[in-house]
This record gives sequence, C-alpha cells and structure tokens, in this order.
Amino acid sequence: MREGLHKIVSSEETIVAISTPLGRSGIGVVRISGDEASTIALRFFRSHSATVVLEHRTAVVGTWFDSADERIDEVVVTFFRAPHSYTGEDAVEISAHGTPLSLKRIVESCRAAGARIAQPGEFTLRAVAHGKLDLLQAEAVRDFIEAQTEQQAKMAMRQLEGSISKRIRPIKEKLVDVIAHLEAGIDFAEDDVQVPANASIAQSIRPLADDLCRLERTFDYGRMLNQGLRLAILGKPNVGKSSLFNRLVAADRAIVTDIPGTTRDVLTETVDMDGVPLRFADTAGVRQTSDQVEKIGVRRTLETLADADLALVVLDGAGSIDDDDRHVLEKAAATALLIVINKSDLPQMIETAALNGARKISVSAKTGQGLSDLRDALRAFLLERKTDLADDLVLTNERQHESVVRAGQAMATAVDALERQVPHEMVLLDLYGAVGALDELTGEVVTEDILDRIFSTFCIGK
Ligand SMILES: Nc1nc2c(ncn2[C@@H]2O[C@H](COP(=O)(O)OP(=O)(O)O)[C@@H](O)[C@H]2O)c(=O)[nH]1
Ligand SMILES: [Mg+2]
Repeated sequence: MREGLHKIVSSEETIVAISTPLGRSGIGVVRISGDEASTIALRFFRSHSATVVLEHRTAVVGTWFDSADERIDEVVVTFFRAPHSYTGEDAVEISAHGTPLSLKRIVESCRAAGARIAQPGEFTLRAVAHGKLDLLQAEAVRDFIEAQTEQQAKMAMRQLEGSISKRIRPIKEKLVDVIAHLEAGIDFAEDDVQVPANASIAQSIRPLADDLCRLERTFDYGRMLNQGLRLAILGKPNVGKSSLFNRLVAADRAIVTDIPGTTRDVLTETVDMDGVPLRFADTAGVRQTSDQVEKIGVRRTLETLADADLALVVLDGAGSIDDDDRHVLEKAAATALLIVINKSDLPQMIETAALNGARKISVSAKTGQGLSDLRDALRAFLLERKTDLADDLVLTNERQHESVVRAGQAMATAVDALERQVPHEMVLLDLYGAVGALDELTGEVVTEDILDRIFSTFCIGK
C-alpha cells in the first residue's frame, strides 16, 4: 500500500454503496469492496443453479434475500478477486433492477452483515491505496464522470490512461539520478568519488525544468477546458449587453428593455463551443448611480470582471464613445478584452480610432449580424492559449498546477545555487523538494489534506 495511505484505508472494513444514480432505471448496481465482500454476498445471494460459488470475473444469476430470508430481487452477481478488481480488494458487484427501494434493501442487508456505507469516492480512494490508480488518474475518473462536453471526456480519458503520470515519471527518475550523484559525492568525499562539475549538473537539471515548464503552461487551456471559459459581458447601460447575451446563449434569458439599468443581477449561462464550455455572464451596466440596488449590481459586475478570463466590452455603434464607455474600458484594462461594437444595423456614429490595440468586432444583437465573427474571435482566443502539448494532455486543476509550479521552482533554485557554487547539501534540499512536489502530484506521497480535497468532490459509489 502507498505511503501514508495505510493509516487512512483499511480493507478490513468492507464498504458498500449504490453505484448508480438514485432514480428508477433498468438496472441499478450495488458495489461491495473489502475482505468480507464475498462472505457477505454469499450470505444473502442464492444462485439459480445448484452450486453457488463466486468465481473471479464470473457473473452468476440468482436471488438476493434479506436477513429475514425474504426475497428482495432477482440479481446478477459478479465477483472480482483481489487484486484484480477496481479497488484492488475483493469486490462484488450486484446488478439488480433499478428500483431505489430494493437497492437500498440490498445495501441494508450488507450493512447488517458488517459492511459500512462507503464515503464519496471511497472505492476510488481504495484503488489509489492499492496502487491500481495514481492520484492523477483518480482525479481523471472524477472529471470523466463530470464531463459535460466531448472534449472534456476525451481529455479525462487520456489522463485516466496516465498521460500526465507518464510525462512526470522520467523527469523524476532523472532527478533522482542527479540526487544520487550528489549524495555519493558528499558521502564518499574522502574516497575521491568523481562528482561532475556544477555546470554539468545544472545542465542535466535544466531540460527537466523546461519539461515541467511546458507542462505548467497547459494549465491555462486545461482550466478553461475543465471549468469553462469565463466571459464577462460588460458595458454602460443600454448598449445591448443583455440582447447580446441572449443571442450568444441562444435563449431569452435576460430581460431586455430600453430602460437603462434593467439588468441588476449577474446572469450566467453556459454553452458548448467545440467542446469547451463558454460561461457567459450578463452584467449590470457600469455607471455612476445613486440607486441602491443598481449600485450593488455594479459592484457584482466588477467582481464578475475580476474572475473573468475575457471581457467582452460592448459599445453602442450608433452613438459615440463617452465618459461612461471610457470608465468601463478603464475597469476592464487589467483583463484580456474584446471590444464588441453593437447595433451595426443602425447608422454607425462611433469613432473607433480611439480604441487602438484591442480587437474589435462589429455585431448586431438585433439581427444576428457579426455573431459568427464574434464566435471566431472566441475560438482564436482559446487557440492562442492552447500550447503544443495541449492536444495530448493538460493540467486541469489547481492542485496539479500548484505541484508542478512548486517542483519547477525548486529545480530553478537548485540550478541557480549550483551556478553560485552553493554547497551541494543545500542544492540537495531543493532537489528533494522538487521530487516531493512531483510525488504529491502523482500521489506517491499523500497527506490527508490532499485526499480530502480530492475525494470530497466525488459522488458516492465511485
Ligand atoms: N437597433 C438595435 N437595437 C438594439 C440592439 N441590441 C440591443 N438593442 C436595443 O437596445 C436597448 C437596450 O438593450 P439591452 O440588451 O437591454 O441593453 P443592456 O442594458 O446593455 O443590457 C433595447 O431597446 C434593445 O432592443 C441592436 O443590435 N440593434
Ligand atoms: Mg441588461
């Protein structure tokens, strides 16, 4: 079992849970895992054929009874002998009819026989504990289940196959080699062990740091792919933000009127573009106001802007740029932005010369003109963030990103220390730090805190 996990996971405790969603369905599955899995199953299950033996990977048809010997359901039971199961422990899967009532009774019978109800993600946690999956793969299982677009599912599947771990492994191995050389030099200093010159050690670390850097850069895109591209539609009142929002999400979500200050709350809606979720936020118009409710709206707008990946600053093409517009542009200056000049169906009065730099797109939320150009611009924005690696693998969450950054920084510090002729004992501390960060990334070393962060986001029964 992996270091640190034996304290948290014990297969002596057999766990049970319904693994399918609670609702009526053709089939529902209950899963048991742990040392007692087959004993418990044999207590309640009677095969339709004469002999009841649970053979590894063999499905058996029969009846499930409760403790009072009352029939619960006709089921198919499949046994997986450790270590050849999802969890790496003895496991039994019971496929019953998808009736919540009888599925619960099956679970109840197992509980009466000594099994405990599984925590969210506990089956996967056990898979990690028994070395069936590493932490990155466990996260991929969750992402795969949660995937809402085909792209997300594809990326999760690649990570499940170990795309990131495969990339990390050689980096770690080479790092450990460097460490071994340095350690040998320190331990056997009197024996004249040949320690390579600092420059050559630094030379062997640099490409590893570069590799990590390439991996780190995939997070920008990976985060957008996983959590969606956050787009804030911004502008002074009445420029057509809500109309544009409704067009972009292809629904009549936001109220549109010619009364300035109609939108007071932030509305969000997600649509799928080429497999990337676009999370549009329609906001309250930014302007100086004495209206209390509108003031709160403006504050929320600015909060939404702070969280956005890209601001769509909407201007009224039929008017001219005024102080309110300039105020909005100022607020959005710290965010990547795209200027959307709306109302292209009306005679255009706007002077765009003043808007140097930012990309401009002319649209009409009323007629739909220019919307495909706008979508193309969003596509281009995404593409610019997609690094060469991103087709194969991406870091998808903060935890992964943090570990990679930490490992990269430790390596950079080590290289720097070598160049400054700092004693090797100090350099080693950085290199061990880098190895530690990589181990945390893959789950070679785990802490309860990391496990909590990951598995609390799982569903029960997985
Ligand atoms: N002619 C024209 N009118 C528009 C267009 N987009 C919005 N409007 C009108 O502008 C007014 C304000 O629109 P709304 O979407 O509520 O603007 P918001 O305050 O920025 O959310 C409404 O009367 C809309 O019908 C457009 O592209 N062309
Ligand atoms: Mg509005």
